[in-house]
Amino acid sequence: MQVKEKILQKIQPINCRHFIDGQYADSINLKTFDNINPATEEVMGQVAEGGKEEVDLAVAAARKALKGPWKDLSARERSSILRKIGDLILDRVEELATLESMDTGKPYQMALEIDIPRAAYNFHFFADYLTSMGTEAYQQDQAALHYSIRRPVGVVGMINPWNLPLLLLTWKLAPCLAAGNTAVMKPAEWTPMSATVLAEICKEAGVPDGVINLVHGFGPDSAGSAITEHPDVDAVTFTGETKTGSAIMKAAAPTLKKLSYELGGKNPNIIFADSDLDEVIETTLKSSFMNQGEVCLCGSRIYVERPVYDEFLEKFVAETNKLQVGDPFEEGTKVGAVISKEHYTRVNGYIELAKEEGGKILTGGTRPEGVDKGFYILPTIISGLGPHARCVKEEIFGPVVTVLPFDTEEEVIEQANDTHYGLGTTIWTNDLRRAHRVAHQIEVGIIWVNTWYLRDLRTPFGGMKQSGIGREGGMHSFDFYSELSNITIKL
Ligand code: NAD
Ligand code: 6OD
Repeated sequence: MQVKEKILQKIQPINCRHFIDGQYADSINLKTFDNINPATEEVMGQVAEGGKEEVDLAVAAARKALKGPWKDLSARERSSILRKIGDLILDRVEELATLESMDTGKPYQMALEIDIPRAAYNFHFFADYLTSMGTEAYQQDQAALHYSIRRPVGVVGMINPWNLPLLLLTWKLAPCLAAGNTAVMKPAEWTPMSATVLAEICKEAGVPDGVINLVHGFGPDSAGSAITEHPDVDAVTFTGETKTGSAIMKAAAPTLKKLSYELGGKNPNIIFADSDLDEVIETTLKSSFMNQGEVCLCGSRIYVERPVYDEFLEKFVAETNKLQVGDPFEEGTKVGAVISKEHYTRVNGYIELAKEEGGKILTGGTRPEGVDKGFYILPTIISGLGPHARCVKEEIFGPVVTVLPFDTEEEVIEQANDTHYGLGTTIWTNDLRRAHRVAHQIEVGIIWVNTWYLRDLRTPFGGMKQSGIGREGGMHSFDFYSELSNITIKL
């Protein structure tokens, strides 16, 4: 039997219910919506549709739990619960990877090797970090001793996107729990399954009832806005589109919630002629098309120094054409389906727009041949666009990249910065001084030189301009998920 059949026989899609105060629950009015598999377009199951009433119950449970046994646990006890959650995720890696792939359309292998192990690592990392943290202390001559303490922020609302569902949810939940908070989470409506399993895992690992709560549903006028407007939610961490970030800021303003934002990007991938082109192409295939290009950090604007522009394009197109596109469970698949019919239409709309803007589709731009069902788009490379074309400036968030030549360092820095986004960049060069010089001038929060998406969870992660507010990672996560109070003792 093929590996694919074996996996799909063993693991079936699940129906998704809320998880409130330690129990799975339906919506009060029993309302549900369809969960659609983007690779087959079939309805896989039903998802409870939550709204204000379910969020009220979840927030009440989270508030109560703030005063319960959770607050009295020592750092070591909390750390060992976090470690156990990570271990249990790894015990169920195949099941979670299968559900994640069914929900998102991403290759099963990617979910198995990246998404789910990283979700476990998020818990392992913050379990360790929690027990090794200190706080500041200053002695002011013989006059006073000042020291700070960290306390939980309170109830944290977590609103999540669909592209890396469990990876990004746990990237927030692990430090949130490490800092002693309680949580009300809302996964994206397209990808509810892994979060539903995570709730059970947290309970099994010893997280007390009410500490984590999960409400499924939509964004505006639904579970999402009920969280952001709720007066008893103290902070909201949001990952998603920039324009949704604005709506959430407005909704959170009356109750002055603490906010952390990881938003959209249109990241420049800058290739100087002195770089090693084979290495560049190997990584650029990933930074362009990994997860169908649905990673906020994807380098979708490629700038190539003119002396190697033609050679780069020829090799890049040839290697892109070798990527296996199709069934996420087929061995060797590198590019699966995009998330939904709406997104499929939106990405294809940009491909049409690129043609109208004078772009040349060097490869892709269509569905794979002979595949009738599923939201598949071939990896698409577009050249011939000017620096101000909409396809060069707007986030497409699909398997589509634009390639432009440049002549000088100054010119490429100016073009790279000519955007409202400021999330990430990759700079390819073997000139050490240029690497530093350019890195210091690109207006983004995350800069990779001669690599891409190489993560160390201690480092500050987040965007500038309209790509985000605040940083998470290591101590920066604790800065968001805790309140610092300073105590001064007169000596
Ligand atoms: P989205 O903004 O449409 O939705 C994200 C979440 O917000 C969903 O759970 C949705 O239901 C909810 N939501 C939508 N409107 C809301 C509202 N008015 N009030 C409350 N909640 C609301 O984003 P998406 O399409 O799920 O994700 C793709 C986007 O996310 C891209 O722009 C991508 O760049 C960005 N992203 C950024 C990062 C990062 O780290 N910077 C990471 C992943 C994704
Ligand atoms: O790796 C991470 O920690 C992270 N936050 C990745 C975000 C990817 C965006 O799609």
